[in-house]
Amino acid sequence: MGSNQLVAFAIAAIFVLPTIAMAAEYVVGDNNGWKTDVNYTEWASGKVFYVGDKLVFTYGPPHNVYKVDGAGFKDCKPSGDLYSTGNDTFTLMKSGKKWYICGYNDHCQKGQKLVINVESNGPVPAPIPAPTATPTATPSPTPASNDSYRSFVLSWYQIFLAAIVTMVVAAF
Ligand SMILES: [Cu+2]
Repeated sequence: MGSNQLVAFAIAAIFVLPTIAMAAEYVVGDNNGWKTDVNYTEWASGKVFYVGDKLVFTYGPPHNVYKVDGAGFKDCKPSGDLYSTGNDTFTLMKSGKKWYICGYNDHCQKGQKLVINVESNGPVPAPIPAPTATPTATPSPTPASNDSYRSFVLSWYQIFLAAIVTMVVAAF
């Protein structure tokens, strides 16, 4: 039972930990946040976004965020859900292009628009050959030796107890 949990943990560690370690969080515009008069194309250039990464839009009123399609981005036409908390996080779920605009007034026309390209996770596959060996190697030996060690200790404890009982009985 304990070794199964160990194997499960090892598998989880191999597959899950690298993805967690690699997921990045980007504050759109960095210190500028989300507003007009910031070049978001410039901000995005040189960054590589992967599935699992997060975009955080930080802003004050009257700004907002709409996640639109290519046409909505080009024409500055809001559609879909309105995000207006001032701190909106978007997890990049799929690869491909993503478009975001501010729907307030002419802010989008003034450049408050962001397009990024999301890559499917590339660098992860490297450690994958390893796990096939790990589960087969661990299962049987650990519980067997553990059990035999336990029964070994138990039997010595019984002998010790028996010896004390014998001594006590002999004393009377
Ligand atoms: Cu705005």
